[in-house]
Amino acid sequence: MDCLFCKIIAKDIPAQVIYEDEHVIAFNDINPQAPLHFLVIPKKHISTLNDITEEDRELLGHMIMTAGKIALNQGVAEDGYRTVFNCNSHGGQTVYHIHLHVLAGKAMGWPPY
Ligand code: DGP
Repeated sequence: MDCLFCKIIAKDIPAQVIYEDEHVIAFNDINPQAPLHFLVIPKKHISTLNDITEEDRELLGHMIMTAGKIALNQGVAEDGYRTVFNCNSHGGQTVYHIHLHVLAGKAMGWPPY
């Protein structure tokens, strides 16, 4: 297992975990780009969004639902937040285990470059 996020799931590498269940785990980003910046990842190893299959449909929905529930619990839902999946090099992906970024606590810019 040579995946950083699989090691976080296995608790071999520490992280500030803010939510965990059977299918997903959420933890604060080590290099936050906003006052609140956490990642929601599946416990199943999937390298990129290009690798999801029909059997992952429910899992991806659960990741998004989880992001929204955490945002609500953290008190940022009303002001709003940004969610991002980066995919491969042009998307800016650096860790090859899919993760949903959730950024909040300030107004985000657009376009994102
Ligand atoms: P991306 O560039 O979309 O692949 O985002 C990867 C994110 O993962 C990036 O925002 C920084 C974060 N990250 C990288 N290594 C670690 C780590 O060891 N712990 C935590 N908590 N976050 C990490």
